[in-house]
Amino acid sequence: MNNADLIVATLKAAGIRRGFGIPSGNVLPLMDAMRRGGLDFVLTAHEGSAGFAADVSGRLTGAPGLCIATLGPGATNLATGVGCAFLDRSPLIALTCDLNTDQIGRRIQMWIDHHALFKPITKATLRLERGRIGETLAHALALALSEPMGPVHLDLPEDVALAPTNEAVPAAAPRATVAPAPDAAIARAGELIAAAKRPIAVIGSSAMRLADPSLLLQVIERHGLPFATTTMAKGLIDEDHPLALGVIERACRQHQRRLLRSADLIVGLGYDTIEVEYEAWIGDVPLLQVDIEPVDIAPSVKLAHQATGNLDASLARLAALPTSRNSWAAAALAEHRQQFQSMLRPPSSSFTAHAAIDAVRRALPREGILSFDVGAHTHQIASQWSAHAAKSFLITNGWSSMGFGLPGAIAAKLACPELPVVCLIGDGCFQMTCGEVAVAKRLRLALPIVVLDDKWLALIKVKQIRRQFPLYGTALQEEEYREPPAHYFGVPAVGVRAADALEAAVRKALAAIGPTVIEAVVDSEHYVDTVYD
Ligand SMILES: Cc1ncc(C[n+]2csc(CCOP(=O)(O)OP(=O)(O)O)c2C)c(N)n1
Ligand SMILES: [Mg+2]
Repeated sequence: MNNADLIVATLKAAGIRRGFGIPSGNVLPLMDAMRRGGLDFVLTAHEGSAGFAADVSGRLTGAPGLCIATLGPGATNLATGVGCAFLDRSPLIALTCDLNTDQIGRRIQMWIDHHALFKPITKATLRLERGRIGETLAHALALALSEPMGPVHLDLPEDVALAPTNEAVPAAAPRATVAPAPDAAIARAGELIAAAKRPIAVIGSSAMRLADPSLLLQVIERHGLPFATTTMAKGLIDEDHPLALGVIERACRQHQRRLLRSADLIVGLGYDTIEVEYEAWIGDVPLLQVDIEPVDIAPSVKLAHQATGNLDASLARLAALPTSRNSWAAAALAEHRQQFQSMLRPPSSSFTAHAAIDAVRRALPREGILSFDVGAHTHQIASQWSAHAAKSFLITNGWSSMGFGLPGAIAAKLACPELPVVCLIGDGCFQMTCGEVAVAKRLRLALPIVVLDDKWLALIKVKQIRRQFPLYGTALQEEEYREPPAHYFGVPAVGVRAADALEAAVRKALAAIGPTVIEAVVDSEHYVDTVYD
């Protein structure tokens, strides 16, 4: 056995089933160990995508995601995906394969200092050394899985990968635990909730990593708390729930802000300000924060109290408190929801982005997974989509990088082959990652890839309009489209220009062998009103 075999055996023992990446000569010893050891190597079109795919694997499987790259440009490409796992807090192992140990630090083709590169975007960046492989890996895995979860980078020189070893596969190292919040802090939180007449809970992305997400529903129902969510936390409680208010700080945010600011207490449940800072929307409503870390707020925010500690433990105790009552009326909440949903869909005779998003929602079964991307469409989807299950609504919002949607969908379909998965992305994001359609094809994944083709980097166009800059450098395509090509890289492509046709195309693609690109040519003019209201 060599060290590469030991690494593969250790990663497998940690529950990792595959690694995403692009090889070079330096990676071959590790890749061959993966082949022999039964840890799948998934070749992506870009290392950034490998990082995003590994991030999503980490979110969905409970084991860290794995991504692999060569030195220098491989590492810098990978960094975009690794940063995603850092700010979105997903457990991930990023492996870079390096020169031989005696060459490291010299002026040699492709070499840069990987530890300096990964330091600001990982929880740790470590060297894999002979005789210390097991302990380093055990530490890296435990660190990636300790709260707040995140990426750990490992650098593997080629001679170390090939060197024989008699180290054993290490036992899993204990994860650092987050201590429970003090009883007095929970008791005070309970008093504030009980005293409030118009409390609103806002669920955030730390709650995505609850061991028992059903605790959220228990707290909400115990105390009759109307709840909103951040973008990433959508679906942790079924949004059909009568207390659901929808997402905050996305399309038609002013409507949500009006309600939030009419509250007399905001209860942040696992609210991580990495998605959106409190001061953006909270006004002067007092804040009760229940999270794993102390809150990060501007001086303007009125912090009433915070209970910091293990989130499962805090929620379990809040759910066990006596029931509290408040003055919200179900009918008023229902009316607010209905108004929100209608404002998001301004009437139009053309095929709008909002109509396209609704068509995809109709075609995807309730339990299905949506992976989408970063742009004006993100805002519209986040507000408009109804999510019904945890881990069914995949997006980056902490890192907010274009290019997440397609590799995220591929990783989701690999992790959950039994569930329908749809990828829904902007044309700019598609242009950034379209090589990954070939990956989905190679893997024979039934994956509709719906491109909201509005010919613009619409989010930036809207910002130009709002800030009175002339439109410049944000058009993706000036010319009228003809029919789309028959295929991209062998993946069938269809063009749709109406909602019914889109719905039918998505249904057909969900039942296909392999991916389908569905180019939905949409009118996104309404973003000027809905996305930045
Ligand atoms: C890597 C990266 N580069 C740039 C941006 C800034 N940015 C955010 S959205 C966007 C436009 C996305 O265009 P498209 O995919 O067509 O979506 P649309 O806004 O049209 O819905 C840009 C350039 C970003 N978030 N990430
Ligand atoms: Mg666009």
